[in-house]
Amino acid sequence: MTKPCILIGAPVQDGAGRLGCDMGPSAYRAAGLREVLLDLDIEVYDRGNVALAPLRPIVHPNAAVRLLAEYDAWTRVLSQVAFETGGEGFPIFLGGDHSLSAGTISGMARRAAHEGRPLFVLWLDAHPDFHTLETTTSGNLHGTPMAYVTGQPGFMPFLPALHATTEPEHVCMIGIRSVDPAERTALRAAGVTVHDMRAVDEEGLAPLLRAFLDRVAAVHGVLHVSLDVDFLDPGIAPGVGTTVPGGATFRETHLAMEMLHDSGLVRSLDLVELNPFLDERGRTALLMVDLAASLMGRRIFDRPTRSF
Ligand code: EXY
Ligand code: MN
Ligand code: MN
Ligand code: MN
Repeated sequence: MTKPCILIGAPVQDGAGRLGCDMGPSAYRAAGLREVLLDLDIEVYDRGNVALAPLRPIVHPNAAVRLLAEYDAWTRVLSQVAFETGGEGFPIFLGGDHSLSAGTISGMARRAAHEGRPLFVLWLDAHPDFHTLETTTSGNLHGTPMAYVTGQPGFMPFLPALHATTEPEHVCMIGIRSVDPAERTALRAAGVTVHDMRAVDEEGLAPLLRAFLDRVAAVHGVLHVSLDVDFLDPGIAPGVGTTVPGGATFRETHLAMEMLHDSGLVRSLDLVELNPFLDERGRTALLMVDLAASLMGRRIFDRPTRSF
């Protein structure tokens, strides 16, 4: 029996370089996320949108860093919401830019630790988002959440102290094809598993994902999935501000979702970086909803006929 799904709008856009991600939660609702889950006989509770916590004045010596006080405030509130809802059901966080994962993953790590189980993260993205506050040159903080949650240096005292760190060895990134030099160095040193698009092309997504799922299952871990729209090829998912050519196909991504469902290991999901202002008649929002349905158990055989 599937746990109830809890939809949480996270209208975060302070981490992105262009405006519009704050409309993401509305677009997922308009694209029928609740309804596709109900069709799967899943109980659904929509908690509405999370509001930003009060800002603390924070200044960082790296002058490039933008909107750090907002990042801190979103991280605090989303971490708490993730910890709480992770104990009640299956939270789906409707982004919002990827900086929101600093909150959702830190909260889910605390939830997993509370239950004495290790948290694993599957990061589906064109980018590793592994900058620290010192190494970012764009200053767009959606490029940093994975470094924060895995306890890379320099985030304290600027962001909330982590109740539980996500071990870098428990992170698997797939779809990567845009990495900055400082990120490359840090990823190697930390021991994160990175499967770039060449690995997907050459070896196929299924064996790469299966190997990771086997590792999670072997230690009775729980899995958080963070799906960035730019994981997908821009030809099928134009509604994102950071498109990178050569992304995952429709079937590769559905297959990943189907395998994740069948594994029974997934506990929570981020849908991030949708920018409805850049979308074409809602096609990216509809695709993301369709993918969420696959992750929650819709079989390809049962998929309704719909053109994108
Ligand atoms: N690495 C680049 C930067 O730090 O600005 C691009 C980051 C894009 C992040 C998108 C959300 O995945
Ligand atoms: Mn990202
Ligand atoms: Mn990305
Ligand atoms: Mn371990």
